[in-house]
Amino acid sequence: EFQYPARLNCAVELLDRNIERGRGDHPALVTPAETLTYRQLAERVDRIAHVLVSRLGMVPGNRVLLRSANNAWMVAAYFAVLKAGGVVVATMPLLRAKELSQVLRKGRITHALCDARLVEELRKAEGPDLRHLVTWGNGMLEAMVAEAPGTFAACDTAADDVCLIGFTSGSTGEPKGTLHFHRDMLAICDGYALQVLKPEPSDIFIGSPPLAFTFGLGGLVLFPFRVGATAVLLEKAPPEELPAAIARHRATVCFTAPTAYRVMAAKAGEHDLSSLRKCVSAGETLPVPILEAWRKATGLTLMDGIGATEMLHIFIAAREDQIRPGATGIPVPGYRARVVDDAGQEVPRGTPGRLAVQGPTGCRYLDDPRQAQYVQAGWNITGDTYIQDADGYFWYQARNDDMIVSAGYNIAGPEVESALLTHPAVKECGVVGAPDAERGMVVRAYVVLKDAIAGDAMLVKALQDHVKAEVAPYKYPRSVVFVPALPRTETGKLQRFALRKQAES
Ligand code: 3SK
Repeated sequence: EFQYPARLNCAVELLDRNIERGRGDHPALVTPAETLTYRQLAERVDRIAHVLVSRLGMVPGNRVLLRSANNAWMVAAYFAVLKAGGVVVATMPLLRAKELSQVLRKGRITHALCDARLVEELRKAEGPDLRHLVTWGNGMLEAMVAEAPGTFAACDTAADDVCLIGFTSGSTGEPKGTLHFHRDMLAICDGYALQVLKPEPSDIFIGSPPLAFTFGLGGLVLFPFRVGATAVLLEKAPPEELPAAIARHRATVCFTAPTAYRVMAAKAGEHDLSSLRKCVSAGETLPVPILEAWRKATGLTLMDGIGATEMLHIFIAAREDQIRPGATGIPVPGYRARVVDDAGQEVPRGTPGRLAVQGPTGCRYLDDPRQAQYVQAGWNITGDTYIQDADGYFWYQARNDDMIVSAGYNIAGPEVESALLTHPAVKECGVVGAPDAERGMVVRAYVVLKDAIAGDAMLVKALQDHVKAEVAPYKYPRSVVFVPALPRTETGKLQRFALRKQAES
């Protein structure tokens, strides 16, 4: 579908080309701390690339962990690694030492660049291959950058050299690394962005997903950069505050999750959102009432989409002129999708089954035997149940694993269970999603306490705090129910479906 030269460095194509195209003095990034033109950003990128290579001994193929909220240093570090031929491993700012250790170990991370405000957990993490940890925001990287030359010759990478490992939390809580090539970074721009979203160089992008989530990377950096547009990056973008930021920056394109649009719709009357022209909703399924509320509040139709870290970005989407409320949409140009049974055979239209997808980007797991399970005959088998209708539109039905999608976060129930089980009062527990009007789902823990311990509000709080300290705080159980026993099979396996049913009632 998309033809790229055999040798290609995506940092050059996505950033430096803007200067050649005369966009050098156009703002690339606007943050509360600074505004950088494409030229200024490219210079910072080149200086960091020099630091990585000349001071820190990074060689092509080394994996570099990045840890930061959405800001200009994060973007500059990202592009510096790519330009120097390294492999970016971006991590969510909320990850704790235990989760960071898994990434450091599995990703064989040799270098880490981190916002000084977030370094504490990273210092506590164990990385057997980690040789250098450099921070910014406390003058350390800044001092190195000040001494480095302002231009850097890009590493001559192949189009299918790995440039990014996106970690996804698997249903067991053991993260899977998904590998992406330099050409993939362009393919998501030339497919979804240019052919579905259709941005203009004058656009101003804004939104909330972290850059460590490839939804945010594409929507807030790669897509605007592909056309020389501007991205507004906010370190904290709670949905209550996003409308004011949209109005302040006169933003035109917004990327966020459906739950955020629900909150924003209620606030829309308080702010001037007339600058918006395109709003993308993804990360979880879009309920029709939110589509309608946003339309009523702004006159705009949300562009729904489903993506996956495995596929890098959105592969089924609703174009503005082909929206069917309730349907996710049709395959993005370059992708094919179908609904299959457990044997991988396509099922008749109207029949539920597993969603399978194929396209220019695809699922290649880092050193993971689950590859054979999730990629069959060239098709990526997703974890979602879908129906394809007679006209080819795809309709989401359910998630077919134990992941809980809460306010756009994917949370593995078993991981929360493991964290709870380390609390001295907990005998056993089962964690599932409970429907919630605001967050779509909330994490609910059914907890059996050790003998002679009584459950009360104080213990609920203690268990919640315990989970927050063990794993990323957004995974904590917002709902805790004390029960005398858990439903189990004869062989002792926890029956999560029975708990889910209980949570729904
Ligand atoms: O739908 C998602 O969850 C997703 C995941 C990765 C990249 C993009 C998207 C929309």
